[in-house]
Amino acid sequence: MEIKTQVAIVGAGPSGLLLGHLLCAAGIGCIVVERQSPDHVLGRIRAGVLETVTTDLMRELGIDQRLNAEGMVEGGFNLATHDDVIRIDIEALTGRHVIVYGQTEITRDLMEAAPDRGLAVIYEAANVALHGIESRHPWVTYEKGGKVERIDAGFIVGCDGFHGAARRAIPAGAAREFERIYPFGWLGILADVPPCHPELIYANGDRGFALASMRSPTRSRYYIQVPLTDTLDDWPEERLWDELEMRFNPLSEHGVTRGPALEMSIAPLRSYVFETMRHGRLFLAGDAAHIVPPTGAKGLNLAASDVAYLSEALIGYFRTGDEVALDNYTPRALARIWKAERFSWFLTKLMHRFPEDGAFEHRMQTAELEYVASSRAMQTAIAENYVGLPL
Ligand code: RFL
Ligand code: PHB
Repeated sequence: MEIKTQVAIVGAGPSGLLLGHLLCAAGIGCIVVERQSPDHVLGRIRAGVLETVTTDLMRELGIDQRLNAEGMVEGGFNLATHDDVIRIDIEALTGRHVIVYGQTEITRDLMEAAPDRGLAVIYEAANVALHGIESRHPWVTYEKGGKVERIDAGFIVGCDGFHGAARRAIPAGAAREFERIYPFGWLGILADVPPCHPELIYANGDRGFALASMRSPTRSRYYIQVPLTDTLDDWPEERLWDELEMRFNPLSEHGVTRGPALEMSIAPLRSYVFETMRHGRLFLAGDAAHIVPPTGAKGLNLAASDVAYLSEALIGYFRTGDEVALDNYTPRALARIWKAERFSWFLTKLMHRFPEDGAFEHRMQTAELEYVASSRAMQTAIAENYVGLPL
């Protein structure tokens, strides 16, 4: 079967679904193709902290009922050493806040709203391939039910994450890559137990980095820094809870409550930017074009700002035929991306133990954290990046 549409979107993660809904709401024809099943997509536990850029898009779409009811408004977060907590009062320092609401829930809300709003999402599409991206008539092929299907489109948007097919369709000579791989990963656990503290705590203790986060008043999310050689087999649940108690009992209001893991996973940490987000009739958005280490909670929020810029440019193009905003997409998006890359790198450097670091680097971290504790200017700089820089 051959299908025609204005925009073919590859990937039904948060970037692809947000973009699909925004285009659909503007009357632009689009189809999303996703490699995995809906359950698989919803099984990935990732982001938890949303900036206004993300919540505003959900509100603009009117897909915000559950976000408004269940999202937890956070007016501050904490940076800690092994025994000292520095509260960053983001509300007082910036007049803004962040919302704790899981990426899984955002994805579920967007997924469930799709049929009513006429957004077509094709799940379990195998071997998705992009063709003719340098021509005015690109197309996507995929396999489903033993048949090869084809979607002809005006544009293709790659929202297919870091390991997707879209970025690889751009010839090497047409782009530049920037990358930093960190020498550790984050081991995460999700459990239905009350959070140990009302606000997030990012801790740099003698045993390395740890983060106490949450999804709701009854669901906790914790992470610790682990060597890249560690696997889940090295971390039986009880060992992880012992470690978390050691780290957070001295720092938190309630202490750590243990409970059975709903999910445990290890994610490597990487900074990555692919410098061009457009090649011919192909655009990239979200993790397909850039990765940040999760320390600044920026990944999903950057995906949302890419989508805000790109949807505006595509909607403008389909209304007026003007390509200027499409040409400006790469520089406009990259300007915000690099600032988020800087903040995520800075906070990662400040809050983790790097195996190659010695006593000098450790003293530098301590001095920097003491400076943060004593300086309102420094706290303001951290707070304004954490709540998200303007679009
Ligand atoms: P996704 O979510 O990876 O979705 C891409 C989708 O594309 C599909 N796909 C394909 N489909 C068709 N054909 C192919 N060839 C395909 N290849 C892939 C995939 O199945 C998938 O459904 O990318 P997207 O939409 O750009 O969204 C980006 C975010 O997921 C990511 O930036 C965040 O999760 C990062 N992140 C955080 N971001 C925040 O803003 N705040 C946070 O608090 C935060 N915490 C985190 C995080 C990421 C983490 N991990 C695991 C990397 C915490 C962690 C631990
Ligand atoms: C999370 O709750 O998953 C989370 C929160 C803050 C981060 C990263 C992850 O910086």
